[in-house]
Amino acid sequence: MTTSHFDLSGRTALVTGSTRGLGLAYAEGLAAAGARVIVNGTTQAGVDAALAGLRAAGHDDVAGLCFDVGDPASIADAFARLDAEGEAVGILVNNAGIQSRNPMVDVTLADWQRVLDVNLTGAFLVAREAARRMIARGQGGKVVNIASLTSAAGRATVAPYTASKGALAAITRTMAVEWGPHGIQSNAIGPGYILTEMNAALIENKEFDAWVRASNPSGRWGRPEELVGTAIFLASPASDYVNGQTIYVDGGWLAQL
Ligand code: GCO
Repeated sequence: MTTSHFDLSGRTALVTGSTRGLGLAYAEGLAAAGARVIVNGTTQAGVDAALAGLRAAGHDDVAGLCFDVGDPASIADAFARLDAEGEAVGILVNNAGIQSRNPMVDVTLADWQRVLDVNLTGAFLVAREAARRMIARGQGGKVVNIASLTSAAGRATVAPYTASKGALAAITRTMAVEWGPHGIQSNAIGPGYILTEMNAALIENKEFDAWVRASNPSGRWGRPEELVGTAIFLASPASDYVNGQTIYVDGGWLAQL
């Protein structure tokens, strides 16, 4: 195998929720691998700041698309804009996600729905729009869904998130089955505990931090850039016969009893 298997030149990647955190790391990694990258966030200011950072890092083939994956009308409008601009998304990274922590007995219906709307329904709707166009173009494509350790294991206080991520790993398999015949591979990444803004409250919590370090075979939190290689792999020809999988990038956590 040569590095050309991982070359994304000539492909356009849309990364949802990519103005910061893991999404921005994926955007930068895919750009470094040669892709044209479309950055997404819910505010134009956030998108512009991410684009400025990417350009400053030497990535010129980048564009921004402001929309809210939690709002179906906003998704429809975004794809209409992509169509009008002749953008052909061949790689979709469904990364946008939110968290809400509460014991399950205290979870409100509104919290539950908000998390599922963004993390699951949003991922479905964006993938549906992207896949319809990939199928019509007949040139295959790649869908990379960002799942979680909670796709495979339970943790107290994150029931809505767990429901969304378990279902996201499940529909990754459905995507693989339905879209595989069209040359589209759909896979997921299950990040372990990573040093991101979403986890700030956990990182700052001494007890939680100690638990992460003690219970992970790697003895530490992961860094956003440690997810990037797997994202490039799943977006590239190197993974053309990998379909429907969730690859956990967790320092070995799930391997341990
Ligand atoms: C939590 C975190 C999760 C994890 C991640 C693990 O409260 O458990 O916020 O989101 O960081 O998803 O895979």
